[in-house]
Amino acid sequence: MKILLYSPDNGVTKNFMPHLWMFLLQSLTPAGHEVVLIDGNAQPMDEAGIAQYVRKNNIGLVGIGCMTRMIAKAYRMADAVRAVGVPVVMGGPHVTEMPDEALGRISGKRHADAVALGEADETWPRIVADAERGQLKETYAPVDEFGQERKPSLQAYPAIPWNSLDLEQFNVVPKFAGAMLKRFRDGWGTFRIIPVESGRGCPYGCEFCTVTGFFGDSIRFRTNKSVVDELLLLKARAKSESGQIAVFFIDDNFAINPKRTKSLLRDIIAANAQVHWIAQISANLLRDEELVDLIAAAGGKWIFIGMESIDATNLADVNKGFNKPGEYAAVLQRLADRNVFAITSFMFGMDNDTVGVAERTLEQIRTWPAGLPIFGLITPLPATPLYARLEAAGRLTRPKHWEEFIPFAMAHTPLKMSIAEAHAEVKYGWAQTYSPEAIAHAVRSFSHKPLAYRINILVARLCFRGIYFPQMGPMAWVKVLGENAQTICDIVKECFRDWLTGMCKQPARSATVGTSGD
Ligand code: B12
Ligand code: SF4
Repeated sequence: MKILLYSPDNGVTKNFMPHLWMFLLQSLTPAGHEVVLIDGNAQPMDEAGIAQYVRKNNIGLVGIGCMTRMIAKAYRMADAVRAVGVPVVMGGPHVTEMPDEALGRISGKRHADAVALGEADETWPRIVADAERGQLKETYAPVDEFGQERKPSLQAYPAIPWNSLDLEQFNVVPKFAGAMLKRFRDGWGTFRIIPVESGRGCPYGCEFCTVTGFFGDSIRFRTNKSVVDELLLLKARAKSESGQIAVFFIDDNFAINPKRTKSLLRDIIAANAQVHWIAQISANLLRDEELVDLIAAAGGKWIFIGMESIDATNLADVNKGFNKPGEYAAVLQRLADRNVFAITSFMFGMDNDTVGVAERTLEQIRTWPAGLPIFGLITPLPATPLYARLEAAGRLTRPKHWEEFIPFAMAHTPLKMSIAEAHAEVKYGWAQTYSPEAIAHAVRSFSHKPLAYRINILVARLCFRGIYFPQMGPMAWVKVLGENAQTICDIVKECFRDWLTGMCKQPARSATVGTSGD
């Protein structure tokens, strides 16, 4: 049977990173089937397009997975596939929380023949076998022989064949530039960000988060060896293509068990498996100096920190009181001292937020080492304690907000400001942080560091700007590059000077962000 795994586009950004579930299920598919992957962020497709693709390629089963924000598109695509007589199975966080919606049991249309609840590592082979026999069941749940929920162990994690997979759709270096860039420094012919998981689960139970409910508070890890082998494979592939690879450790909290994280990082270093990587770690766990030393030595470059708010009352309200705003500066400085920087994520519209929250947050951010601040709105995702609380209080203004996804729009009324005011705060945060002046300032703040760090922060800021300000087409990029022309010119001049110096003093080289293991 030929199986298509499809992930709908998020409508906001392009293919900066593929989704892990597709590669994982591909690797877990029993032998004898062919699995093709289409990521809508890399290969945009509409309803007619997917129907035509499925017919033309004789697809026998389509698997669709996505987050809540893409579910409306996912349902439309599923409807188009089912209309041509091909069964659809849906999985991922949204349909796990709302299976009856996908199966048309609440009201309205049925979108999926079957729904995979929760983690599908063990149910996927069964789904494929049932589909082949034309006997798909409506729901597949990860349960043991007694019907009790069973979270898959990650000890026997499948080897994803990163060395042989077709990853062209996820190469962010444009084809026309690739041939030339292959010869630049250690080779930049390709650049991909690859998702890797080392473990699952987070017990912290923040009120707005689906993770504790979905993956459970039982934390599971892969073996160090399996993670190290995967990194070595990715590193070898990048080298063979004269390209670069970076890894996003998608664990919800990469250092949730610091002892185990340290042991993994030590093994990465010992095996010389360092690639540049990003990971999500909560601020409280970054108090540990030894951990931060190891992060830097093992290739860690960017840490995503869910700071959410600088207001302790807000944090307590959402059960995230373990975040201590008073220590944010020290945590970020500890990272920056080792050349590790932070993506700091904030949510506005929280219950204790009042007008001016963005500027108050920015006042703090400006005193921290430059990084990548991002701003969103607190969103009641289905099946979260936050959703239940707001529903009970009658505060949901769009209880089924996912039926019409609107980026950066609230779905409930904040307590101390209006919805419009909350939207304005988010806009202010983005506009101030990603203005040409702010970008120039961030780049200048790295002037005591090698040039590569200035290039890194410039490119990262220009890309991150696109999360809020649409930057999808070439014209949008031309505009952004034009607005930041002065900073870009300064960097290009520096690159040229650096290159000339290098030519004169061969073989001296400066540190390069993007090459492995510096
Ligand atoms: C990596 C990640 C991202 C990446 C992007 C995704 C990518 N390219 O990988 C980044 C950092 C950009 C991101 C951003 C956001 N994310 Co995110 N992200 C994750 C994270 C940490 C890991 C995803 C992952 O790969 N998991 C590991 C795989 C193996 O698990 P999985 O995807 O769930 O797949 C398993 C099952 O669900 C199932 N399955 C999944 N799909 C399918 C399909 C079929 C057919 C079948 C059979 C089974 C199946 O099988 C898999 C194996 O068991 C998750 C949390 C988590 N731990 O999952 C949050 C998570 C998915 N993100 C979430 C959210 C809310 C967001 C944002 C909206 C946050 C924000 N406010 O901006 C943005 C939206 C970005 C966008 N524009 O789309 C929520 C989604 C909740 C929901 N109900 O939708 C999650 C669950 C975290 C949370 N806090 O609750 N995210
Ligand atoms: S620490 Fe992060 S992953 Fe864990 S429950 Fe809180 S928001 Fe979710």
